Amino acid sequence: MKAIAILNLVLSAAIVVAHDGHHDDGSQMPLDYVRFPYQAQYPGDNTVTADSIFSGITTFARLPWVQCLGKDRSEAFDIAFIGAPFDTGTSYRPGARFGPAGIRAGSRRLTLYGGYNVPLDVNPFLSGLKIVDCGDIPVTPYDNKYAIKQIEDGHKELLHRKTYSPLGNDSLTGQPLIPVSKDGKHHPRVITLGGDHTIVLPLLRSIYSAYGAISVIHFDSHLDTWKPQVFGGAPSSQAAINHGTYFYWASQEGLIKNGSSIASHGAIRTTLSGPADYENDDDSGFQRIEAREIDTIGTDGIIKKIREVVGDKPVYLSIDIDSIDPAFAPATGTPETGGWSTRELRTILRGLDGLHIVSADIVEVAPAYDTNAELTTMAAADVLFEVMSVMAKTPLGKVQN
Ligand SMILES: [Mn+2]
Repeated sequence: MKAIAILNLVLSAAIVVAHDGHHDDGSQMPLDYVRFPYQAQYPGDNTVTADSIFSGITTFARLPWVQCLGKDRSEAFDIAFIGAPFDTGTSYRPGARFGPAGIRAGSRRLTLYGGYNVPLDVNPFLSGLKIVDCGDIPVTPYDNKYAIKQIEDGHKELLHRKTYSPLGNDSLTGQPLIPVSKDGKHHPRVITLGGDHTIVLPLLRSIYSAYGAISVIHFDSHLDTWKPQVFGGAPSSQAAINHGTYFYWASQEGLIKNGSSIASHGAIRTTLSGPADYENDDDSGFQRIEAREIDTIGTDGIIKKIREVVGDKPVYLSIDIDSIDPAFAPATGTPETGGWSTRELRTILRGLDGLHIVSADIVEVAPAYDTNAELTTMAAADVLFEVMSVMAKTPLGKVQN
């Protein structure tokens, strides 16, 4: 007993000495050669990196975990990742409740080499913005109506928090930027990890509270504007809100900007109940880009179409992983063959550089159907890397006219 006590004493003393004089970053990283993995740089710049990305508790891209909805409610940030593990609005394969955990696992290697995005010439992790992983919104699997309210409240809680960084000045003119929001405040951006696509209804309700009716860029192989009678048959008011009808409801509630500022689907290739589905989609305020258009107009043509529709308006970005072909992303609720490659979707997302993307999500990742090689969760994580890079380059502000 005595020997053990002495050994303990010696060990504690050694730990104190080891900590003394070194950076204490407050994270659970006792090895002083790993400071912040997401600030990784090669030797010669005072930090060794290529280690540890596969160890520890998994957050998105190994970003710091902040309990934004719990004890860290006062913590400010600029971009927050948050999970919405909801999949009880799914028509075919369930399992997207495990999407947030899967996407985080697929994101572990994002910062292995430091996270510099070559085509966009930006490192979002070193852009000065405070980017955190807020964990998941608690979502009940027993009551969709209640769960949808939980998602709205959780998102709102983050969206209305103070930003960590000020909006700053316009890089061209040097004039101070003013927020693009409707309430005149500078809001942080939230990137939601779904969850099935139903979650976008509560997310857009939250977005409305800051931005009013919003333009939407929607990548999906499906319309998701179906009337409840067409999709699911609407046997009850709860069943009427599902992952094929949430945009119908969002449009009915006036959450989506209609008319001249129209949202645009990309990657559409689903079969329909009939041509009337497209008329209904028109009524909901969407313009469509078909998946097969990539064969004729290419990624450049698709980027051009999206930018023409959205212009410089604030825009919400919703990405269904099934916009990517199941060859590249099989783990999803309602797969459709004939889709875009991961490379093509990433190129198109980089083409949104300069747009005011106020918040975003990726949905319908159901890891149970993935390959052992984590194809889908890796694709989802890499897609979000492009989104956060675009966000890091463009502040949510404009110059006063
Ligand atoms: Mn969808």
